[in-house]
Amino acid sequence: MQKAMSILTLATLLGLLMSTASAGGTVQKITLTMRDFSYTPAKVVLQAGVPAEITVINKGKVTHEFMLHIKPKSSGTPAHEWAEENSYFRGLQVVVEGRGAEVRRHGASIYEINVGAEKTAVVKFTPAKKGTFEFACLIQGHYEQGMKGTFTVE
Ligand SMILES: [Cu+2]
Repeated sequence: MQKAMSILTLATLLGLLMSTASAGGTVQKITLTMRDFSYTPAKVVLQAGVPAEITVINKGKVTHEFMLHIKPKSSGTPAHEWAEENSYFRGLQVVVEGRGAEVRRHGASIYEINVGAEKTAVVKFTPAKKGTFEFACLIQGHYEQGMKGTFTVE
């Protein structure tokens, strides 16, 4: 009886695996480490149309933001409102998981993910727009100290 059960379980698992594979399967998984005051890596490249999962780990001593927006034209710190309005996440379905992650929304769209010290957030979305964008922490003083990176979608 127990053997029959385990074979059944195995068959179910195989079926699940196969259905995942046939649905396109791949997920682009990236780990982004935050420190006071940097992101590692500072360059992220993703493929458009393929689901992405970015694990954002804050190894710093203070809370940091993960904002993703079009590349600012000037080198100064972008205004928070500007980054919100020009968020890459606008109109995209974004799911954020993880304790210690606080999310801010514009209507239905997430535009800001706050990750507490020593916390982790998992950000799931499927990149649509191609081009070069910027991820950044816009908490006062952080961007100026280098808390930004390049986000490219091909
Ligand atoms: Cu920061």
